[in-house]
Amino acid sequence: TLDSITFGEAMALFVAEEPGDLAAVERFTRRLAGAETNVAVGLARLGLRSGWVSRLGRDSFGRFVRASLAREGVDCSHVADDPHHPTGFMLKTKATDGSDPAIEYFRRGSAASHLSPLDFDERHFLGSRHMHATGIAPALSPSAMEFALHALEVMGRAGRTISFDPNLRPMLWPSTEVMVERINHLASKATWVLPGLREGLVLTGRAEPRDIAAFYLDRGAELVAVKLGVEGAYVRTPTLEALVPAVRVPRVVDTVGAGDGFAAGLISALLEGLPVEEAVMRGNRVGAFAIQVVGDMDGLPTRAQLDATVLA
Ligand code: KDG
Repeated sequence: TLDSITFGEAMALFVAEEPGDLAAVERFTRRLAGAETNVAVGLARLGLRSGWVSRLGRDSFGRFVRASLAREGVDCSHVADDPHHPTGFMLKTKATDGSDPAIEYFRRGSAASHLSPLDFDERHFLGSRHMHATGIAPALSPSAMEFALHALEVMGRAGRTISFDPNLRPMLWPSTEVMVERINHLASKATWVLPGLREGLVLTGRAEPRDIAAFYLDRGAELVAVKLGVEGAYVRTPTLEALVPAVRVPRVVDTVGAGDGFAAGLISALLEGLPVEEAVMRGNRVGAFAIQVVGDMDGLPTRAQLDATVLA
């Protein structure tokens, strides 16, 4: 049995070693990417039993993803080996002064985009206390969308808690309208909804964290945490609201992965039964680790590292 299960696409990530246009970059460093695997690794490092479900190509990137996750102790027992489609990969520019890096995907037609309800093993999912989902997996293809909907319905019906991070990737959707409609439909089946402030505006048309939270509470969520970047995070449940300040870090290297770190911190704390504000505080702290390195998940702390840090 698992504490948390998630599903989606993992990719090889090539981070540029020098700044500037990717077309001109000669040297890259290989890392692991994928919003859901970032969260799965974050949870495993914090000591939770964490699982990930997907499809991987029968190629070196697929073997790289599998080996990386095995090293982290993430359960991949239900990751299918797809001999017909490749494992995706992506490029990322070298971020300068904390600004968002540019990315380029090579993932269309990937093994993970062929995820379908046939890959859904109900017993395996129901063996987990919690499920984490993002808006990326359902953007990959109609069959991946069906998988996501099915997973949310099965876990919701069984009374499991479900965290949902919209993780908007407009590049992967046919239009903004379709993206907003689908993501809000999925979010309405989740218990904890974790949008960024800008995502909240796109998805709800509301600019204030309070109002964004109200939008999802009205649609059945039990907790909404709106990520505010350097301002921290705003959290609201039917009975409380709070603004939890961010942790200050010496130097922001690359902001990608902060939201996944936040999710891992928050989910781990809530599953341990910590009060909501403390859970959000841990989310902020784990997110702060993620932004101090170039990789998307390499900065995520172990339990010992998290416990050892003194709060700023
Ligand atoms: O949240 C971080 C992810 O965006 C990154 O690791 C890559 O999964 C990824 C994506 O689809 O952009």
